[in-house]
Amino acid sequence: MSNLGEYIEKKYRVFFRYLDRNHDGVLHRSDLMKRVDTMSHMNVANQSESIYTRQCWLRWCDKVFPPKDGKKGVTEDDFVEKFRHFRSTGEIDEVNAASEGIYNVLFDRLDANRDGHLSRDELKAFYQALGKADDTFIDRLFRKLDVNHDGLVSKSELVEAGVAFWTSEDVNSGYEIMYEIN
Ligand SMILES: [Ca+2]
Ligand SMILES: [Ca+2]
Repeated sequence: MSNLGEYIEKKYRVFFRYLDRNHDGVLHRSDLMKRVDTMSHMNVANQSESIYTRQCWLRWCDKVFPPKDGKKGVTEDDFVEKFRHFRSTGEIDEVNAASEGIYNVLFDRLDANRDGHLSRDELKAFYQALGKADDTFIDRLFRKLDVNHDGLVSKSELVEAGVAFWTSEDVNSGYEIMYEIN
């Protein structure tokens, strides 16, 4: 218990609920694969971008939702327990590196016009696809991500926010907003 701060645990739970779109409290690898398939076709110019996107996601999924979990699936408590385990074994570094890889490639998939920045509309399109697109939420999230207030989200702003979501123990960080979409 001691190696998982309350705030980090809260964020893991927030993220689990974000993934659990049908709210049945259980996630299966197949649920994740549906998302991976969607993401790996979003705004790709060619097959190699699609394959690369998929690889980035699979690196994380293979650690957190390995095929051996099979039909049983993963509950919210199991999910938290996995991260507790990763932190106790040091595997958390590998998991966090995989997360960072995902945010890098996520940025590329969201940057529909490929200008190297995310506009509010590009961000909104992503959350719209997840069923959450109310303007108040998008405005709050965009303000959080746009650290230098230039009206755009850069790759480093997105990646740093994503990394902070998984690693920051600062209870005032506010990064849980990224997945509070239910
Ligand atoms: Ca853009
Ligand atoms: Ca910015």
